[in-house]
Amino acid sequence: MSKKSGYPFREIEEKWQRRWQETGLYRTDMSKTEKKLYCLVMFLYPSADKLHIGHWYNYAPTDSWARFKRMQGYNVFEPMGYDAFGLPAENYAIKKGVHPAISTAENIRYIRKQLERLGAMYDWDKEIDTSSPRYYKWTQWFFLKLLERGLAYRATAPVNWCPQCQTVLANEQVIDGHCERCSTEVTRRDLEQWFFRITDYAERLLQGHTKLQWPEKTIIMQRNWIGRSEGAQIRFRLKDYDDVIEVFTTRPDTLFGATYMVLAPEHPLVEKITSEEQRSLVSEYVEACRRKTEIERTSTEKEKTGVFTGAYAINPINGKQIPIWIADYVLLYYGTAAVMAVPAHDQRDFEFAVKYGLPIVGVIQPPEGALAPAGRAYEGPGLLINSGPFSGQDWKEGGRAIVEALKREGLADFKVTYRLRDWLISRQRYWGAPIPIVYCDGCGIVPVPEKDLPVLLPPNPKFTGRGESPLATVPEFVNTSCPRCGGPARREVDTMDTFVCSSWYFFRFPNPHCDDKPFDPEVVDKWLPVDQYVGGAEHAVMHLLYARFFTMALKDMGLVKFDEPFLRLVHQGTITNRGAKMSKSHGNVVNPEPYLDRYGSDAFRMFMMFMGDYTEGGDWSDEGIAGIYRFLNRVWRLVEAYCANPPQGEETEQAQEVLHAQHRTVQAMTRDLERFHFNTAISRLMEFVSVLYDYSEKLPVQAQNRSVLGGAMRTLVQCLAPFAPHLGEELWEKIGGTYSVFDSGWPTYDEKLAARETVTVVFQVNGKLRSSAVVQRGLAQEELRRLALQDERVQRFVGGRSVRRVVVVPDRLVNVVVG
Ligand code: ANZ
Ligand code: ZN
Repeated sequence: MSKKSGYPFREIEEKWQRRWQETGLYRTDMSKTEKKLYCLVMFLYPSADKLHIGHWYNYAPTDSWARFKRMQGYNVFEPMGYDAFGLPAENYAIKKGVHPAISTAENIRYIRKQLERLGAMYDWDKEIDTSSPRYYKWTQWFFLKLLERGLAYRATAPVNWCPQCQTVLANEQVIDGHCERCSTEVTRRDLEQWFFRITDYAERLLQGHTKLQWPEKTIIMQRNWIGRSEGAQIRFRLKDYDDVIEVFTTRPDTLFGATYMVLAPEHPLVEKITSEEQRSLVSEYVEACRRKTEIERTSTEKEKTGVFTGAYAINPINGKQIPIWIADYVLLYYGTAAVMAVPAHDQRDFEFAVKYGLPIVGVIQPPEGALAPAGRAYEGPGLLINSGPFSGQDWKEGGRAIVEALKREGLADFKVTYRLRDWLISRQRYWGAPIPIVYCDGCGIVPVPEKDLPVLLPPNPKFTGRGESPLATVPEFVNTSCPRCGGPARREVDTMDTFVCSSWYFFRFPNPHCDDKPFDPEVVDKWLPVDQYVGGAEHAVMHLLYARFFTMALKDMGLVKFDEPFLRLVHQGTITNRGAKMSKSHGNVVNPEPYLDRYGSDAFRMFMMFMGDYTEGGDWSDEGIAGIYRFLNRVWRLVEAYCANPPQGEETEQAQEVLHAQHRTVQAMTRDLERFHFNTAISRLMEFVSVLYDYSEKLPVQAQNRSVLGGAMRTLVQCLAPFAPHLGEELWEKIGGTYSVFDSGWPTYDEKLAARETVTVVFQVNGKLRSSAVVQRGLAQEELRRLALQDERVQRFVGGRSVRRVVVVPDRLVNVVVG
């Protein structure tokens, strides 16, 4: 091997991939659960884009971490699978006429090959594919279980509707309010849909955070998403009607300042209470709102708009009549879809009141020194004023007193509200798990019995991109008989959100061949929760919240014993390209293949880890990959030279330096790898290699210490192996290690040797200074004694006389007494 051509990574990588496969090195022994470690990356969406740099950035460093853990003696389980259902495959079918099952299988075949090049420790016996009936049978089974417990229900809800395509659009198919396919303006339409009652778990989802070692910002995002608010629900009677309108407020202390009320335009009472004079204005406004997205509606920048209904409510605390308006800043799905407006103390209400000339009554006196801002609402704390018997009380205590007083009359309750909404799981799509429900004229909604699962997707629907759901176009699928009465019935034609598939896949991985249940409780008990989960921060709320909800529900069903699925979580950073996230539509996807061909998989993965902080990511640049490649070549040559010409010398000061470097390196790398700090770990390794180069290149072989350098080489190869697994195995074999380096253990270190503190110890002969040596502080007396006696100058002064005594003062001196 000449220096110029570089090390033969092609042969090496192929060789070890073959060997790993032949020997089943990565087949995890699931029965061995002592020191088990379940390391999971968010599984793959098998799109036609194939694997790009972003995937590698998720998988390769995580695999290096898992290898490090394996070397530390953990029984590591690292699986891989496919989140194979979803809209893109279906859109491809609509465009190209290729059935999603075919395009998906093709993509998986290709991706599987790419994954093998990654050289990861995936246990391929445990591969799963959520679109296979063997898997989705159980996705359907979970639906039935949730239904049994009242956690799945059917209700009407608005969807995005394209009047041109006559079809429902997912949020990501709506571009600026228009259909992504035909550019027609999208409207909202009410449809009967299935929901999972995740809101029942809102409090537990919040409480559970204390058990998790997750990035703080992810926990905060979940907390905000769940959006817990403490306040009160207050009932307002209506003038001229028997109905009551309830509002949710976080500021019951401001009730005396509620000078009007605002309902969401979709509030069920709007129709009924609108007066004749206001009717046409109200209808027009409601119609306009239906076309707006929620983001548009709640934007704080946008000017507030609204319409008076002509009706009045009665403020329960002072009996005053207040006008009822509708406005789109009040949301249908939060609180009670109605607010008591307090313009003096709420900025939105303030702007609205100014615009429409509604009364503004201040009821909170800011504390002394804090002035109520001019031309704005005062939203801070203070004492109640203009509040009848409650005036003079502090806001918190005053608010409580007002609620207590109304509570006695049945007009208020303390209330906690969550922003979290139930999870809408129906998709009017083909490529998903069919919802196992049958509609019978006689019996109503009838669940498909467990024994009839899976409800298979019919193979040949019409992919027109129009209409409600492709399954509705297959009469053999739709028309069935009622499992309860045997009469004619229709099947549900919606399929489930793919987030349902990914809410339980981690239970399936350890036992994917289980066919009589979704998972074997005994196996899951031993292997879960997942010890380390790694995936993109974009999943902070949806996937990570849904999976937690599923796990809690499963626990309540007695199916598992824990309620948190992922104990430790790391988000890899995002690799952007020219500032934008890599995606086909941006045209900036970087394909790893050319790099793999040129530098090999080891160099490529190591480079990804060296680019910067793993959790930060950054903009892609291949500058530096050649440097990593050169580094691997350097290591290759170092080990080769060592093998060709083993050292023969004895212990010297320089050998001590090598020892320091070794222990220091292992100590730092262990600490860095533990925390996914790959880049700094690699820097340490580079420093170590420099020390070894200096030692073995500058000294003649006769002067290099055999055992020190041998130990250092073993350590070097072991430290390199998690980052460059193929090269690691190859070098390990070269230096005579037994297969596999990944079972050889992670090198240990000695704190003292690592501390790199040295002292100069003087050597005396009969009390006279004759020589000295730089040694590790705290070096054992035996060791010092040996060093002194072997010292050339000391030996010269001893000159053959017999040694009577050796006095050792640790870290200071050794006195050889001869007589
Ligand atoms: C009266 C009031 C006076 C309010 C005041 C605030 C300040 P958070 O903290 O986000 O929970 N609200 C209630 N339901 C609403 C809905 N469906 N759409 C829009 N706004 C709604 O906010 C709670 C406050 O948001 C509630 O307290 C209510 O306004 C408003 F000085 O009631 B407040
Ligand atoms: Zn029936």
